[in-house]
Amino acid sequence: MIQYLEQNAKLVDSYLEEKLTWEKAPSILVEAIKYGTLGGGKKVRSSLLFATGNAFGIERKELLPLAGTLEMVHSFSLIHDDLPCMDNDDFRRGKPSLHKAFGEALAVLAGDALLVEGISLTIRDANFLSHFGSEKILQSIQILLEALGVEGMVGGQVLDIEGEGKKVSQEQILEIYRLKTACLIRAAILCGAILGNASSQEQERLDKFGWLIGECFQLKDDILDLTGESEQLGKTIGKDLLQDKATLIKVKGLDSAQAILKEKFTQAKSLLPDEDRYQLLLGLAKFIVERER
Ligand code: GRG
Repeated sequence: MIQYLEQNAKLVDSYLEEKLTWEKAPSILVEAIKYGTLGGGKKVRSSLLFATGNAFGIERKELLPLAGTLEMVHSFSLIHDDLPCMDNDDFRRGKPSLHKAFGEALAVLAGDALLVEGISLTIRDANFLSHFGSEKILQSIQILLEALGVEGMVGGQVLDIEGEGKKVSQEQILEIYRLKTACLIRAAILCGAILGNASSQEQERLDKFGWLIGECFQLKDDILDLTGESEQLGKTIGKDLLQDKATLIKVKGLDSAQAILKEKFTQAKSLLPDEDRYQLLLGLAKFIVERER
């Protein structure tokens, strides 16, 4: 699975390398955008899109515009998340965070640019539009925008910040996980199913699977913040405790958090029929819960 992720990283990075060029943009802005997007990152979201597409016979290269969009908006969220007014993190992907390397103003602006240009990457691509049809692309973009909006990532980030230092319930924490993290992961999977012409029953199954795997992703992220190696993760660890973040570990303890992760993964696996075409997607889900980085 590591090999699959690495192949995807190469594919998406070289696609983006070519697309992240503008004739009239200030060169420092383009430099910052590339710094925050290329060369680093596991490419989990684009890989989930590819693996779901693969289950319905779509090749990776056919999905590159949407894969690029996913990685651009995800990179945006990381750049803004690292800002001093948010999670205040000096390291990301094994190097200084964007605001440390380029300053806060450029970090805000490179993030803004990645959101706008990220979405426009897919909708400006005439081949992509004609290949999949505007109806399916519009539906996919709507799902993506919902994932990023006030009832998605932005709302989740607000709850995450508000939850610091407060007494929160398990359900409140799972809601934060769903909004700030799972909605984008679910969107990547659901878009793959929509573009692949999945039946409504298959879409429903993959939708539920996406939410659960998204929750697993954040839960594992929180576990790694306590048990992981900073060098392997490429970021500072132990910050959740320091900032008194609302995590399941804080409320339930490490052992229970690990048990909940296992339970959610089992639940997710049971949603997918035991068919060869789902093996890549299952492999990625397994990577998500077992990863050390
Ligand atoms: C993007 C619309 C929009 C708003 C931004 C700052 C913010 C609002 C949201 C923060 C969301 C956030 C950073 C959630 C954490 C998700 C998470 C665990 C990210 C780490 O993802 P990985 O491990 O990162 O896939 P790599 O570096 O591998 O790409």
